[in-house]
Amino acid sequence: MKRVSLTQYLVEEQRLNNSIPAELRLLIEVVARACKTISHAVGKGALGEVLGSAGSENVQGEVQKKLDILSNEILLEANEWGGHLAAMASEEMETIHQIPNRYPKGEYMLLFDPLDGSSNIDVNVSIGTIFSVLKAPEGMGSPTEQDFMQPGSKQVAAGYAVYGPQTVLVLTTGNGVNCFTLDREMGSWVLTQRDMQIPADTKEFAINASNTRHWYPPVTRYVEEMLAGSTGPRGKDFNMRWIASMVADVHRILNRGGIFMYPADAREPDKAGKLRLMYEANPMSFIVEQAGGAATDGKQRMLDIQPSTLHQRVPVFLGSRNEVERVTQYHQA
Ligand code: AHM
Ligand code: MG
Repeated sequence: MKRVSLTQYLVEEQRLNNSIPAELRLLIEVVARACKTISHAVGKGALGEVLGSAGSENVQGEVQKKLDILSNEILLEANEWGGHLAAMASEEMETIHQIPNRYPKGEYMLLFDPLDGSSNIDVNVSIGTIFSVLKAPEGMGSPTEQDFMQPGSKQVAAGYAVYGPQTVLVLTTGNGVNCFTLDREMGSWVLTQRDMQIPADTKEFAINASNTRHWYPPVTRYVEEMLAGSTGPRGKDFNMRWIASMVADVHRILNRGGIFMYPADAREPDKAGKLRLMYEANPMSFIVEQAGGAATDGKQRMLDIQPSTLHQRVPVFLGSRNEVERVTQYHQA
């Protein structure tokens, strides 16, 4: 089989479809290189002295792991100097990160969750990096947080890496979804799946069932009907999976279908779920839609939501189209 590298794929895309401007190509390659570095650190585990808590909290009051902070630094350092970015934002930083004045500024803005699935770091379960790319408003020297407040439909690229038994990078620039596998000996990303497609129907769902008693009625109804199996209203049996790393759950769904849910619930009525819109829900929703799936917050298309703050949370329903449509309908009933 002829091996196609990430660089070759991006250059060919640029030539054939004119969908990837040179500056965006550089951005994607830099992010991919940073993910390689993070993958290496993750793979060292205890030998690299990277496990455990850093003894600090992020802006959302979550305990930061050493690898959360290290991954954030790797992404910042890799992306600062190339001239392709106007600013960055991250789950691990309260405010946006400006490109230092000593470097040229570019036309894109990068958002990321440097290490998703933090609770899995120390137990050797798959974790990953999620990223989203927006255009900076034209003529802006230093963007403000307000300039980041663009709906997900404005994303020009999105992707995630999974650091698991294999390290993979899944990418969309709005022209389908492709998967690259890290060749660890060669240190290169090799195209291994073209045009990934999520089947419209599925028999698999993912939700943290320990929160069942807090769910709102539409979610309770939807899950109860699936649990009732072949003798219930759905007339078929369902299987359940929950990895507690969104990257790994979404990767399974891209490969064999399924629905992933992180709903809002009655515990903290003011908190709209757990996951963050700008650097978790939006990039994953862009990828899922590009693979033929659907993504909503239970009421509307995720990518249509107008953000109001950088770290805002949102209920998430994404994956196989017919299931996402069903649970979204239940919210309207
Ligand atoms: P994180 O970005 O701090 O790791 O939190 C996000 C993660 C998702 O990857 C995952 O789906 C969810 O939190 C798991 O939540 P729970 O602890 O309720 O299982
Ligand atoms: Mg996360």
